[in-house]
Amino acid sequence: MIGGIAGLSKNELKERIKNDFQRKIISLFAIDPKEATTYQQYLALGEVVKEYSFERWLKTNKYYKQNDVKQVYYFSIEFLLGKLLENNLINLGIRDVCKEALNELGLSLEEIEDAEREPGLGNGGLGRLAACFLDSMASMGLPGHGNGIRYRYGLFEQKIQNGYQVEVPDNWLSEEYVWEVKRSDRACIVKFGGTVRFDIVDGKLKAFHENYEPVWAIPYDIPIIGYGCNTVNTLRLWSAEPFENVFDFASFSRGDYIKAVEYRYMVQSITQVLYPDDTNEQNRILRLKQEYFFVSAGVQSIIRSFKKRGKPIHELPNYVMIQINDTHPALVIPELMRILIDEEGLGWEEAWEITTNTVAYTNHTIMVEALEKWPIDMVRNLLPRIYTIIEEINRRFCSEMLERTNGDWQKVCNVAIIQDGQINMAHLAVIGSKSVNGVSKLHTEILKNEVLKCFYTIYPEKFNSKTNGITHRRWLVEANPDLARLITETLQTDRWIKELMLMLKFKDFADNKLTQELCSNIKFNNKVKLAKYIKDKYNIIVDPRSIFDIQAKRLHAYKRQLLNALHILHLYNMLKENPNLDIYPRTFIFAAKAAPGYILAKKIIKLINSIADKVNKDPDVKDKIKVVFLENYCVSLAEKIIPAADVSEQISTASKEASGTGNMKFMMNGAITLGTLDGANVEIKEAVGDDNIVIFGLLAEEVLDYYKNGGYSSSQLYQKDLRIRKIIDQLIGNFFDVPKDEFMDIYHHLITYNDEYFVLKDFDSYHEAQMKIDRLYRQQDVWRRMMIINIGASGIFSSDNTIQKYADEIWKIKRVEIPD
Ligand code: B1N
Repeated sequence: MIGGIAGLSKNELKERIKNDFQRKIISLFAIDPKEATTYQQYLALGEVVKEYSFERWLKTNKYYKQNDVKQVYYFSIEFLLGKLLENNLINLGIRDVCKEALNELGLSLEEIEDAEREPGLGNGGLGRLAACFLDSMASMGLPGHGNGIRYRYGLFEQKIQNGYQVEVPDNWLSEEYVWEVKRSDRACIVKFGGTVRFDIVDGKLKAFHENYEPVWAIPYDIPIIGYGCNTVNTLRLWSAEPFENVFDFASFSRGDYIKAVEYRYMVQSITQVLYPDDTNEQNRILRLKQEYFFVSAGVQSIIRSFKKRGKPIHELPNYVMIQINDTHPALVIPELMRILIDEEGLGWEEAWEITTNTVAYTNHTIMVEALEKWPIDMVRNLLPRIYTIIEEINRRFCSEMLERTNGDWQKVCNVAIIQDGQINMAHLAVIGSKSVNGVSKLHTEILKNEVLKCFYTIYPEKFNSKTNGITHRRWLVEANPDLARLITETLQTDRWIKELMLMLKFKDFADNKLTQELCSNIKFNNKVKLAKYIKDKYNIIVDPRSIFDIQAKRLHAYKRQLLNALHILHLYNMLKENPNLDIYPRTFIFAAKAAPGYILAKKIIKLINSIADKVNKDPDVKDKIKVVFLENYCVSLAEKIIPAADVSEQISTASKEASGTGNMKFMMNGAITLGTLDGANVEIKEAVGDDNIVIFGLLAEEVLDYYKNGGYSSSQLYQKDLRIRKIIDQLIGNFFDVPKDEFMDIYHHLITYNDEYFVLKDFDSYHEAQMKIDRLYRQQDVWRRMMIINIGASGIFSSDNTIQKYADEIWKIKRVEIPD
């Protein structure tokens, strides 16, 4: 193994890197370093950098152990890390030397970094949030680790063919993954199926889980390297492997060869693929298996290492916190109960006390289709022991509530965990946690006053709000190095990279002409780079002097890419009527994956591409508007797109987007938000002031009121508003060169089913907002001022800030400094 790098001078380090890198190429591939492909260079450099982190990793773990440090475990079914080479070099503080070292070998670090393949182990905001949190915890010296699944296939790769989305499997493990370390010695056994038998042992009722199918959970650890400190935390991802000896052997000896093969197949399927649905529940048995699999393995490994400390088990909440990222890991609650009761021999009350002081729950959505509910039979068959525990939690809770409500069964049913033959996971999570938080102020209010209202009256003290955040180390220092350099030069310090609140000072330069000029140049250069990417990849020419208006996020009806698209169609209609219309040139850029089974979302992608076809080649448009759909939106693409944005489209139906985090990334890179008062947009508005954001549309309370009391008719709007009538007619007429009825689903969604997300209702106010953007952009001094204020104010949305609040208010953990 390569040794540590602590204490080396810059030159010594450079020589070390050159040496280690070349030796690594030889030891990995047995070739002359000069003959290595870029990808081989990447693999070698990755190995070297990973090994450089080992010294700190070991020290961190040792420190936590020796000092009995309380640690937090962030359980998430998704971690969307992005590429790690550049990130790790930056956080280790060796990127510049490394660049020089490679230069001296005649190589380009950027090209090598580019060769990395990103692991797509998440769908969108929820998974990326988990990754930002890991970066913040490590960089702040907080003892916090991740626990998740090592999917064999990540989120599909999106191709656009003839305007349609086509999904290609993401076989990201076809080449080995550099950043992980397999730890077979720390494997756990997870048990599925079988039966539960109760027996009296020593006068106590004891449960015995029998005839189950055992599955090996093998951990792969990824070091999470803190920036500017010695902390290296751990992201542990579990992979399912068949139990070779015992089970296979038993089946074979019974001569049941087919069953043995089926068993292997069943096991491997567990961690085979990430479900490609964002904010939508699939209710499939394999998903339930995934959830229990990583939860059970994670809790077992936590308890195992806690017991090594030799502390009494009831002390667990003083040393361990488990944060569950939405309800996907909510089985932590019954699983911890199971271990405490069945394996540690505790009584119910004692186990419950420990569990409810160890677990905390974050809710990420109020969309009904995302709220997890599992059929009783499915849980009972797959997880018989867990089911009996959930039943008992439910029984005790309901009888407590019955007393509290003086026998009001209706009220009790509303809050029960088991309802209508299903297990309500949000209810289980609230009842079994010490804290319940939403991810923005508005979202938390909606949880308290609408979705979880009954629970808020029962446990007001559990509820709290933690507005999401993003790591400015990836989304600014790494994605937009020129802007980061400008901030450092302007503030005359780079301390803002560790103390993000210093970024707020950048706002003071809003009226400084030089800062304005430099900022605007950086933006322009970023736009030139993106324009080149678009030209190279799609052979579309876009003008970097036009306004880059970007909507990049998952495709979902509530996010309203459709509103944006229909509005572009309207602009096109205006230009056709009056080709001399004075609109400032605009490039509309979209990037979005749709869940493979989400028909409406896929039609919207086709519509955007059909509009692009029309608009981009019509001479009447005179290049005043251009439309581009960038395929395969992922972390790496986001890092290219976001620094080049002038306008950030955050236009969800108010009340629907729990927080959003893209909104923060765009703002941090100097884009002006065009948005509704939804999720964290509300707080962005507070942070930048009314003049530095463009807001439109219905308010959350108005939307909720329409849902409750009715009063909206989209077909009336269609009748009354000629602009709307024209675009809708174009959808279903023969305006587009597409198969007949191609966009009928969109028509039905908007008109027949009364426009669930108020696209047409908000159309007029969106148009006004777009015209306001047009006016503001023409006043370059005003626009530049807005940019600087947005960049400076984005400091409060650093995930360091968010994590500090989780640490102080929920986890009660402190920063520790790992000594050299
Ligand atoms: O979580 C993000 C928020 O910023 C977004 O507003 C929110 O939509 C997103 C089931 C989800 N909520 N729920 C999910 C993802 C995958 C899945 O299978 C639900 N994602 C969000 C971070 O707080």
